[in-house]
Amino acid sequence: MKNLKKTDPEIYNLIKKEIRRQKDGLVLIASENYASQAVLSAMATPLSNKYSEGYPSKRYYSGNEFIDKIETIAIERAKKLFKAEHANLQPHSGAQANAAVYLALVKPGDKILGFDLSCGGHLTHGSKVNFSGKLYDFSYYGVDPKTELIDFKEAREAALKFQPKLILASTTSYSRTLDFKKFREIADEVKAYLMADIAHIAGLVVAGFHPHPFPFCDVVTTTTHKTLRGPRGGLILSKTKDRLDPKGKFTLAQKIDSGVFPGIQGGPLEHVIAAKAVCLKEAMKPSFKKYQKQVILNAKIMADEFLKHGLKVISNGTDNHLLVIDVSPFGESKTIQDELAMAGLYVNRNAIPFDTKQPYNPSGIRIGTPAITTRGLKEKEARQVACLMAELIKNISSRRIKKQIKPEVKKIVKRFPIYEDFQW
Ligand code: DSN
Repeated sequence: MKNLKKTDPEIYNLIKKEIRRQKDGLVLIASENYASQAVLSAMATPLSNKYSEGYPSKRYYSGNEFIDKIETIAIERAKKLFKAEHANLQPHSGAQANAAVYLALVKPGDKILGFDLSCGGHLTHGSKVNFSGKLYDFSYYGVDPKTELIDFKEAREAALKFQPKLILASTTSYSRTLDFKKFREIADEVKAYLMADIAHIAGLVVAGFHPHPFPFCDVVTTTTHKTLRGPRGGLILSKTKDRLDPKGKFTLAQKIDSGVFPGIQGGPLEHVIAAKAVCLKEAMKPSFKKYQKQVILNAKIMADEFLKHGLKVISNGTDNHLLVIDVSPFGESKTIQDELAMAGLYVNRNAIPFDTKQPYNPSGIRIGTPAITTRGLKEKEARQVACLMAELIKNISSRRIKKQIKPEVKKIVKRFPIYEDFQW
């Protein structure tokens, strides 16, 4: 750090400011968290220098004896934690993980059935502006307009009509439990692969607070930095055998591995893989289970408080770490997001089911509790935070209210510090 301060003060000072911003605000972005110092330490190492194209003991470069050991430990930990037959730790991100799976299982132009983006699907689940929507023929299922829960009748009918090769049981802003068994029944009916992108709920799944995608799914992708609280990155878990091609030349595990490398990536980020190994070990501890339980409790309390304030919470609540609110009666979601940020409350704007507004300025905001729970906030404080947010949202033009909220946020941040011993 001292060295960076001297050699590049411009970047050093900006990093310092960003660390300060993270410490001084309440991060309520559902996909963000505070990785441990152990995770951060593993990333900031000369492992970043190494080329390791290939897989443990099958590399294209020399000098990988220690890297092999690290990646093998990461693979074994992922398999154990996720009860998976096969794990690939190399995807640089969740988007890369999804791209690798598509490359492994389907061909350009093939049919994939995904979850409607406005209902909570992700960009890589078939958005027209994303590679997924451009390369593959996507169709979608959505939510019931009344309950705002996944409409399995619609999903089944869509699958029977569309005959996809791959079905995604995958979400990015859906606050309810996913029924992987029901998805599997549909996939079986149309002889499709079933993939779950559990980027958001991975921590909940391994802690036992969300039904497990295995044995129902063929492949599972996730990021490692959301509820899992690790470094920014992705990973893929799968079965070994290919259910739809049992006598094929390659197993499902081999297809996935070659989908990642050489399919879509070159050299893996071994410093990040080391940090993934560290986070997977952390996720095996009883304290991680306790943490995930609190994440959900905090989200439920926040949903309850928003409802008490008369705000519309999509699907009327949450089962997981996030909730989506319709803020359209009070103003533009972009303005609301920015005003909340000025008060030190970070959220992201989000589409709501059947949204009629444009993705850049949709009708909702998404709120998540992983990061505030890492700071140590419990039900009482989560309720207080939701109350402050609701007051601000409902009075978005009131200078008086804005003035009142900011010092309250500061008090909470001070009571629940983060990265206190972080040397920067
Ligand atoms: N952008 C992430 C999220 O916020 O959910 C998903 O990739």
